Amino acid sequence: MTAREINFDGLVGPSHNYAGLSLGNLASARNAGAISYPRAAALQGIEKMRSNLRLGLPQGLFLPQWRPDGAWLSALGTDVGNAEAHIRAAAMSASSMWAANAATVSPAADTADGRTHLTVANLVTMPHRSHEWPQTLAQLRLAFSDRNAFAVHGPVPAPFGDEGAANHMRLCDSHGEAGVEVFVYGQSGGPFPARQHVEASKAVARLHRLDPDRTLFVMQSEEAIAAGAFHNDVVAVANERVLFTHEHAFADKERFYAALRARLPSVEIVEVPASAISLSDAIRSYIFNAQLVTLPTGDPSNSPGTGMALILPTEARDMPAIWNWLEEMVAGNGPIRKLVPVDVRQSMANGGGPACLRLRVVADPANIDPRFLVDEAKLDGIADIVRNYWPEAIAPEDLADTRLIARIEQSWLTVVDHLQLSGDLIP
Ligand code: SUG
Repeated sequence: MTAREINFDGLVGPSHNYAGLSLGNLASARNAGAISYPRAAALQGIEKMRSNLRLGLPQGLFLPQWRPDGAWLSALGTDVGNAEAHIRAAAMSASSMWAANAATVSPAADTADGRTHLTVANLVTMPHRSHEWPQTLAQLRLAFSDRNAFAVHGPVPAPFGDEGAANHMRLCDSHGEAGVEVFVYGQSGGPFPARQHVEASKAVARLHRLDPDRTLFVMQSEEAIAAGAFHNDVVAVANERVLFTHEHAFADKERFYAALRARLPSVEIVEVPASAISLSDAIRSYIFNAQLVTLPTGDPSNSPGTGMALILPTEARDMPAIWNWLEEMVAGNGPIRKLVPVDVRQSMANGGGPACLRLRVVADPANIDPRFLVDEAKLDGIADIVRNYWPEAIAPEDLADTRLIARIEQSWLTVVDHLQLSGDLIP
């Protein structure tokens, strides 16, 4: 069995819009009411996937969700025509594009039964995300249906908020080996909600049958949440033995680092001091919401020992002080050797960077339903559908327009049919 890390990106859905729905997510608030460009947004995401394929990385895909979510509206006693504007916007949200919030994943090497465990995130804190999990779960159950290799769990019950892999890091010597799983939670009290509850993290760790001695529960600093780090992956990212983090990401970093070093002596902590990059610049540039990936040594364009690459939003490149710091870092002797900027501006304007857009699964690709894996040819076909069907632009007042809604539904049906998933996913 050859376990590899596969990034599953959420394809940006045809209803992508800026409704300012996420309190504590500064970009979402800043862009509330702006005109969105769903077609451009989806094409940007597809280009990011292509860029990762060209680095020699395997790539997976999750489909957008059926919108408007009529089942959710009906449970609320309304429908898209009659709902109040904020409820309609919540029912139309394309927020499932941020696949880092789809689930928490524990690879087979960490679990007692030797299967890869996935728990769908309940996302209960934000109304527009609280109704994502049933359709996400349906896709997880299809993609990871091989019961010898995977265990897929339903959501942790409310009121314990769970936002999935965005608050989970795994450190290990190599992806296929046993690792230390780190669950980062928040505590309410500041101006913004803490979206990951410690009881949810503990439940996921138990469900995944992790070794308690190799599982850490670490509190996010209140300062980070107040500065706009509504998920830990806005201020820290880990890959194999490397933790790339802002100095102020955690409430008690010394204790966390010591616990990590005791369990994984090879760990390398690349900490960015606030004197070099302030929390607020880190959040504005999203340098930590990067995909930190190990470049495959077998790839001809990556010479052996090339190390790791950081796939960052172009916003980071556009802030000279940040980019200079990063360039100095990669020129040094550290583990991160390459910077790959990607343009995901449409997603960024809602607070979703390159890392938010993907869910990492360490598994043997042969055990995964191939309909959820992509290569460039498959992406070409999806991009054609996006160009032909996805709405070009959506203004907030358009969300009630029946022609727009019909178009969104047609876009979804077409792509789901193209990927031969209509028999399984049509509600
Ligand atoms: O949950 N934005 C998302 C962004 C999620 C980013 N994911 C990670 N950090 N992993 C959120 O806040 C904005 C939607 C709107 O305002 O229309 C939104 O849901």
